[in-house]
Amino acid sequence: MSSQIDHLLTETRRFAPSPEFAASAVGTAELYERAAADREGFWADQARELHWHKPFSQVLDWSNPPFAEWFADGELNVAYNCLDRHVEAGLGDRVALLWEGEPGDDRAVTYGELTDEVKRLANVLTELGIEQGDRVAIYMPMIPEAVAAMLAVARVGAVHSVVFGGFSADSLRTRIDDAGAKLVITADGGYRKGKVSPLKPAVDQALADRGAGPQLTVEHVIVVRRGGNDIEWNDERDLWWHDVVPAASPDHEAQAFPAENPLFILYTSGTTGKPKGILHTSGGYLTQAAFTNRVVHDLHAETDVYWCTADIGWVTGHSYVTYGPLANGATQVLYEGTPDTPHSGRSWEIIQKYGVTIYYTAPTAIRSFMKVGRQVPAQYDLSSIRLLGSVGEPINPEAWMWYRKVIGGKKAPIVDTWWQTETGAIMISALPGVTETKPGSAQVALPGISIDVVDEEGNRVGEGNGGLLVITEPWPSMLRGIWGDPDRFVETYWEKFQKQGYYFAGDGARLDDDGDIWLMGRVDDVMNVSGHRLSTTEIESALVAHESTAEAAVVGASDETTGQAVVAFVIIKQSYLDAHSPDGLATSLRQWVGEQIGPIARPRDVYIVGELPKTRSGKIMRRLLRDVAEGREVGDTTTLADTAVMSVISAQLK
Ligand code: 6R9
Repeated sequence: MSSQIDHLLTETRRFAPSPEFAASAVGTAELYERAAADREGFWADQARELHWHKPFSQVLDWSNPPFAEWFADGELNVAYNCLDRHVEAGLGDRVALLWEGEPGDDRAVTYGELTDEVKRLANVLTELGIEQGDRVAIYMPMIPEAVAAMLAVARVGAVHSVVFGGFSADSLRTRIDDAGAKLVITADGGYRKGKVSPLKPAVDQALADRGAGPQLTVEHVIVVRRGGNDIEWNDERDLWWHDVVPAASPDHEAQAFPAENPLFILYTSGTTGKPKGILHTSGGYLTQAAFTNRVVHDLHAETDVYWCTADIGWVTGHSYVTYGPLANGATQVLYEGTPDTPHSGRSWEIIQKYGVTIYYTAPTAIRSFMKVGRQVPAQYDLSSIRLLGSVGEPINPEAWMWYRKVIGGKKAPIVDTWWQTETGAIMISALPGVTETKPGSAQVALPGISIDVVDEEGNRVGEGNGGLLVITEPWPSMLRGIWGDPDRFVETYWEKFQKQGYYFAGDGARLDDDGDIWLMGRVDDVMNVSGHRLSTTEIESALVAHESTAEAAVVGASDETTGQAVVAFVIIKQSYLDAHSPDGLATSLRQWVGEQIGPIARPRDVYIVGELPKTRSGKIMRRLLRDVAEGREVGDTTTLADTAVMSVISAQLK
């Protein structure tokens, strides 16, 4: 481990919050003290910010690890917490969703209106026989009805499984079957990249194409009209939202469910094999989603206009579009489309139009904005922004600096938030009114969260060293299991550090001399070149720091002499492509990495490509690039946002 190069850790730039920001910040230094003195008491306080139909008396039950129970004898209704309680507090006219369609149509939905819609839909669900514990698949575009659907399912104590609208019929079928969903809620289609992308046809196919597969569990399909595209109709099974929802009664009293009642299943992709259905429950999940949304995003619900760009098909969309902000009574932007449609300034246009104050997005988006250039955001008024967030991947220091200068006007603090589908909510992040931020480091565990970096044996590596990221104490929004597969849950996350009882996150990390955490990418992304451990993140950051580079992905490809060799795939900014030869660029980049990090990190090959393979949530699928780098046939590409990209890359390298 000691041979790992610590290029990133030489970062010396620091940004303290302004006194004005610190003075009114939601998250304060006392939170750390309070949590350190009494962790469970601290979480109990956070949980009491919610409305409990029946208060809990017990906080954590960890008598059967790794199966935790939080607030187990308490009862609540998740949808009541996100809706009715705000209306009852007189906030029915506050806007919950500032919805913007991709073509430019828009709609503001108040808490009163959203509550009404959810109550009606809850009545429809009950009429269709959906009961506590039943599973409902949601396959929808980013429209207000998608948020309403999640909340209505939660309201009746059922379990939703949101499947990203860009996934294929095949992926949808596997997820519907694994969860045994009784109902699907979908739309005819939604707008994506300037045209209607059909959804209902994929549902039809997923339900029809049974083959020798499991028996069909789905009884009904509710369809929102959005795309206006032609679809087929099954009279026995299909119902139009606009026929059934407005006709249903607007009266619906939210029932209380136990804190550990399952709330949702969300499938994670990435590695090979069957997707894992990550299971989350109600009380602990909502507690941590709401708390972190307040303190990390510094949410002042009365005045802020918040925008998290994640799709609801991703965990970030669950915790920081639907549950966190609505539990907090926030006003938020919900955007249907992609950030480059119909033009590359779309995101900035939306920020200007609604006066967005808090903006939370992914490094991949930031790097693609950088690729287009700062002259695009410069055409818009972004002065309303007072806080920026990042999630999904390590953010390279250069991208961080660009984000701060060009989008944040050199004043908005940036929170780099580390967490996972499995953790349910943010675990590592600066508190924007307290922490002095460092470009590229996610920094510190949140109050009430216990994180460490350990070696293969589970020993703390200490400051200045690298190892594996672990979570050493249970936390409220932790996954409660993998749907239908308790053994896999134990094996995947708990077996490696069974002796210590640590949760193994699968990420490599380093602690710098200040004790700040630097995420180094998934452990399977760590390369071993001539016995030196190198992280993909580090080399990618060096490449992105070169003026010609917009994006980079690095993989370790097997090599006869060095064991593994560094292979880089790089997207070059247009202006450089026009002025330089690809060979010349590749040579300069190889040299550059050698100078920045050291000769050992110099890529064996630098391939200049037009695109990189990414999942829908913006993570680079290095596994596929490794296939190309090692001359193998490219593996399973079904979870890619753009399934054609691998054939393009392979063709470019021939
Ligand atoms: C929320 C989300 C989880 C994996 C995680 C890690 C990477 C997420 C990060 C980050 C560095 C950050 N990751 N946030 N790496 N810095 N701020 O992304 O969930 O889709 O389950 O992915 O994403 O590798 O293990 P999910």
